[in-house]
Formats: sequence, structure tokens, C-alpha cells
Amino acid sequence: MPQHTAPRATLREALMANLFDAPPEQAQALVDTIACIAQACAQVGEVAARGVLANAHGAVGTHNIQGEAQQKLDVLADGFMADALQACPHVAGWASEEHERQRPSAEHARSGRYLVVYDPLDGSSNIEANISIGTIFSVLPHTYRGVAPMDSSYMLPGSEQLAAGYVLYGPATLMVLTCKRGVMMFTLDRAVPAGEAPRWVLTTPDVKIPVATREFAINASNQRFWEKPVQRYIAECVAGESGPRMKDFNMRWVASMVAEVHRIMTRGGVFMYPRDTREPRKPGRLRLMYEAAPMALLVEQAGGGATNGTSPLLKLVPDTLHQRVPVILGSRDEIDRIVSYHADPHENVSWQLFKTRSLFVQPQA
Ligand code: AFP
Repeated sequence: MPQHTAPRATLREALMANLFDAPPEQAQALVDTIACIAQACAQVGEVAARGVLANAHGAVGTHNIQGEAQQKLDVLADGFMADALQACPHVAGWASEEHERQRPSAEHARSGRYLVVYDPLDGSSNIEANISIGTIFSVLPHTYRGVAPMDSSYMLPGSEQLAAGYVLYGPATLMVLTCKRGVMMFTLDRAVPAGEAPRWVLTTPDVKIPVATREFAINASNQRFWEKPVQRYIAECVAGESGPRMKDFNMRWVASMVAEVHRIMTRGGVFMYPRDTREPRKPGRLRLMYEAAPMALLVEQAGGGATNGTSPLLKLVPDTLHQRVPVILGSRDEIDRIVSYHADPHENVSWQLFKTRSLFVQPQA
């Protein structure tokens, strides 16, 4: 990669340029809000990078609304986000994976123009294994400005998001962001003069997801619970050249959605956490408002697709803050194919690849 010489744009500079067509006051308010979130994520990155040295590993002994054991870093990250949003004059309220209900701002509940929804620490099960983890956020309009927000104020389809992003705490700390004018990628630059805060600089101005791919990500241990269209799609990928796809595919699974989506943003691919038959009343594992919807907006803005199998994720209207949905997203060609398989669920999958070559060898009768 050629050496970059021109000074890189800062987060604020890049966002103001990106929002060139928005009314200046609105643009400034959105930039200020994203800058607040970015600063909180830089703090999370500092603690995550220090790990046990910052006493950031281990569980705190409590469980969140989902019944998941809360990790120290979950709670720390949630605290950094809440403090930053509380201090932001444009934010009326926020909702987090770690709290059952939304929380109105102490000062700006009526005047704030935005609501923020976030997963403070995605991939908690990977913290102690030092595998990439992340923060996911979504900025919604506070439709009933002048009235303090309630949980119902957040029940907007993903298409109503004004901005969405994730921060990946990996070898580098990266932020991938959209304000519905394409997708930008920033890198946290810690090489700053002593006493100065690390700064986000623009490193990829226009992220595009390749339309074709040979890479899929799914938790294969759940295969027996998948529905027919997903069984068929994965079986055909695994069959590779000797199957109907006539090309080989590779598989990945990190168990951190942020890391999976980031890989797709950089080189294409498909990520699937589909509906399965384990708990018919639970349509999926991932949460609509702070996992599926923000990732769907990013992926669609980068030229990819995002669906629950039968409907674009951005069209889904939430009923509750912690609602779960099936998630299938990534390179456009594959998403269109998977949607077509769902549109024809009776398509016989008699082409039993399992008998030929696969991880999923059927037990002999
Ligand atoms: P945690 O934050 O509880 O680790 O869950 C991560 C996640 O929500 C998402 O990031 C992964 O894609 C998915 O769950 C991993 O699920 P499996 O544990 O079934 O692999």
C-alpha cells in the first residue's frame, strides 16, 4: 500500500464534509453526538488494550436483562457510553444491551434531538481469549422532541436511523460509520503528544463490500436446528466445486459479530445467525435494535444486503428494546441467493451433499 503523505482528516472534519448537504445546525449536532460516542469508545479501547492490567477481565457476578453473565468490560464500557451520552446536549435518552429500560438524559430529555441505542461490548465471551471485540451504536431521531423519551420512543425501523457504527477493538482500534451517505472507516491514532487524547483519523473514505464472495460465517454447531433454505445454502457452499455452486467456499466464525462484519466490510462475505428451531418462540440470537439494525444500515450503505431471510432488516419495526431477529447479511449476490431460497422454502434439498463431502456427515441409519 502506497505511503499516505497528506494529513488525514479528523473525525469531525470527515463528518462535516460527509454531511455537506444537511442543514448546518443538524450536521453540527450529529457530529457532536458521534464525537461523544467516539470518545467513550476510545476509553473502552484503552481499558480493553490493558486487559488484566486494568482489572478488566472476569465477570462481575450479575446478569443483564438477557440473562447473560455481565463481564467487567461490559459494565465498564456501558458506564463510559452512558457518561458520554449524559454529557451530550443533543441526546434525549439512550438504551443499552445491559439495561432493561431506556434511560432519559438528566438534563436534555426534552430538548435532545437524538436517541442512542448501543451494545457496549459485543463478543464478551471472547474478552479473556483476547479475540477482537466491539461496540455497536445507532442514532435515532427523538421524534417526540419536547417530551421525555420512553421505551416506545425507540420503536422505529432501522431505515429511520440517522447514523450507525461500530468500533472494533482488535490489533488496531477502528471505527466504521455511516450517516446514510456511504460508509467511512477511521483508525484510532494513539501516537499523539503526551497529555493529548488519542484521535480518530479517516483511513478509508468510501467503504464498498464486494458483491461476490467465497466466504461464509455461521455457527455450524447449530446446523441441525437450521431451516431448509439455510441448510440448502450452507450445504451447497460446503459442496464447493463438485456441487451446484461449482466453486469452493471458505468458512469463518469468530463469535464476535463486529469482527465478522468488519471482515465482510474489508473483503466481502456472508454472516448468518439465522432463525433456528431450538426455541421456536425465539426468532434468533441477535438483537434487532443494537446489533442487527445498525449493522444492516452499514452493510446496505456499503453496497451489501441485510435480511432476516424474508424481509430487509431495515424494514423491521421493533416491538421491544431487546427483541431478537434472524440475521443474514453481506455480499449482495449471496444475500439475493439466500432470499430466493427462502422465497421457495419447499425447494427440495434432496441434493444431499452430506453424503458426498462435508463437515456435516449424516449419522449412518
Ligand atoms: P456475546 O457478546 O455474549 O459474546 O455474544 C456475541 C454475539 O452476540 C455476536 O457477537 C456473535 O456473533 C454471537 O453472539 C456468537 O454466538 P455463538 O456463541 O452462538 O457463537
